[in-house]
Amino acid sequence: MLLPPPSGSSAPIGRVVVHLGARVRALTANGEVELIPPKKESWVVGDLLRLEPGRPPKLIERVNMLSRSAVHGGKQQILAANLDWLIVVAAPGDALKTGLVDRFLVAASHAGIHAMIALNKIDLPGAGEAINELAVYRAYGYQVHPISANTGEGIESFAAAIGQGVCALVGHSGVGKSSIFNRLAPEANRATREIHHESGRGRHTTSVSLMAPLPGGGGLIDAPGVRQFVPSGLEPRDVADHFPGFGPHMGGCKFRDCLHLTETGCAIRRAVDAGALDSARYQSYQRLLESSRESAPKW
Ligand SMILES: Nc1nc2c(ncn2[C@@H]2O[C@H](COP(=O)(O)OP(=O)(O)O)[C@@H](O)[C@H]2O)c(=O)[nH]1
Ligand SMILES: [Mg+2]
Ligand SMILES: [Zn+2]
Repeated sequence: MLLPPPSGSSAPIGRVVVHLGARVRALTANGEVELIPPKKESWVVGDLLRLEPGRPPKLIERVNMLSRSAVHGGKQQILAANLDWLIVVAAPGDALKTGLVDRFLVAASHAGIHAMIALNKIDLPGAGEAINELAVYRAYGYQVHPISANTGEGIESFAAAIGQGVCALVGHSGVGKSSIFNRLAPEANRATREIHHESGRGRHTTSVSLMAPLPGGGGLIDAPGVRQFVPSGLEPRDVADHFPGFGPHMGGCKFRDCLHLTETGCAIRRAVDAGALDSARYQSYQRLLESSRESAPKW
């Protein structure tokens, strides 16, 4: 929900919906207000602020955050906070990159953010095969929504699944994130234009991040950093602990630090051999684990 109901006697709450570099705009029960974070703090889209009258706004501790690990020795960058859903978008055909889907799901689980999958462009040939290929994620407990941003197919139940959630769309470039954004958030186009127009007055337009309200009560984030987010900096342990489908088998390995490769008494490999875990996904796990061992993130 964009604005959680105020609890008891607590002060009003604002949600950061626009990030304009040095300033932010926060949605409150009485409309939007413009605020400037204290010097040493940085607020991101999704942040919740306590707005006590006569006092400086106070950042409420983040429930979770989507962050990009340090690139070229820089600091870790927080892209968005307090997300209800990370929506991993995929598309049929050659563009269906289940390895990348796995990577996003691992990153979401590691960050403590619920994830669901949207298979976009189901109006294209190859949709049936893609739906079959993604069926395994349903078996692992993930919602998979076949949709078409172009024809509108499946959009209604997808929007209902998001409900009042605050979400970010992630996925390979070209899968249709912007198209989905524009279809789900009717305000998106206008808001984006306005913000860019305003921020164009001598400011860096690239630093603008925006959350558009959804008709159902939630919010959808369209931020350059989020759109281009590719999880990196995952440690082998993170991959082993958060890989889709592994959860129910996890406690069964003989060694607590099992990486599910060649260790004896590995419950994950036992499940793969027994057909309880998909072998294609297990191969994807091996690849992701391998890449998490390479020191430099791939960009
Ligand atoms: N056939 C088809 N094309 C789509 C659909 N959604 C998006 N596209 C097209 O895919 C291309 C990339 O879409 P875009 O939204 O820019 O993807 P993004 O890079 O993930 O933001 C554009 O040419 C869109 O028109 C869809 O549901 N069906
Ligand atoms: Mg786009
Ligand atoms: Zn194991």
